Amino acid sequence: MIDEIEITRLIVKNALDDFLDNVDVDVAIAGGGPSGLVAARYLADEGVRVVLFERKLSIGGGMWGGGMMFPKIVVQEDAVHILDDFGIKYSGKNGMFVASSIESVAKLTAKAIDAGVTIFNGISVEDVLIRDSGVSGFVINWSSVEVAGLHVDPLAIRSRFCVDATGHPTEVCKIVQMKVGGLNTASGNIEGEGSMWADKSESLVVENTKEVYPNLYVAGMAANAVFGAPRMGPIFGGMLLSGKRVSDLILGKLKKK
Ligand code: 48H
Repeated sequence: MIDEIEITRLIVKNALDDFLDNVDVDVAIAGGGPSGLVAARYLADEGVRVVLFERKLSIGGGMWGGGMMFPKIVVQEDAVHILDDFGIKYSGKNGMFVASSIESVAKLTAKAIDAGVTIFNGISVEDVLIRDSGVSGFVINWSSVEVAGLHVDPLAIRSRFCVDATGHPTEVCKIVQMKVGGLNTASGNIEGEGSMWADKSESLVVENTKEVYPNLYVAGMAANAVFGAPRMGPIFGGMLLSGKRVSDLILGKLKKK
């Protein structure tokens, strides 16, 4: 017999167990776009405890839409090894390859989960914890609370390192700029993203992937927006490489500690 009350018990208990297992972790990532998913997977592959919060119900950020909603993405030669790592198919020549945006999101997500990443969807990062050592966690709330404009106090989770992978709006860095100040940029503030220049932008996004405030890293499109670099349009190699770079940087720090 199928008992609705047993269904309720199973869902609430398992969801709460997952939540409580993730209130004190090594790395917390805001944003489940390509850069956040790649970072999460490579960190978890090394046994790091990673939690990822995504505002929307769907994971994948701006990748689903490909270019102007044609569901394809372009990836340059340098980043093709990451497509291989995730088992994403592609075709192409002259150093430029094309993959399905839908397959890409599905496989980035599946591999991150298989590596041990816990993903919470429908949850937004709305603030950070600040301690003497720097950023030490996220303050989170249901996205539905945010959308409804309800006055509901959030909860907090602790993390040794945090990653802003929120894309164009650079949401976590914005919070730190507004409440604490002193970002590791030329002006100390978010410099803002520039107009499209894919060639320049794709290498800068990897360079700009770094610690932007103690224990807070910025990856993906947010890295270029924070450090004042151009956008790149629907070429995604830089996003993948940025995710890999932030995982390498954090792994280096975790090994030193
Ligand atoms: C929880 C949040 C919050 C929050 C936002 O935009 P994304 O896909 O980010 P990236 O950097 O991995 O990839 C960027 C790429 O998609 C892109 O936009 C490119 C290449 N643009 C080039 C161009 O020229 O336009 O994903 C960010 C994710 C989204 O899913 C948001 O919903 C989520 O972060 N998010 N999640 N808490 N406060 N803010």
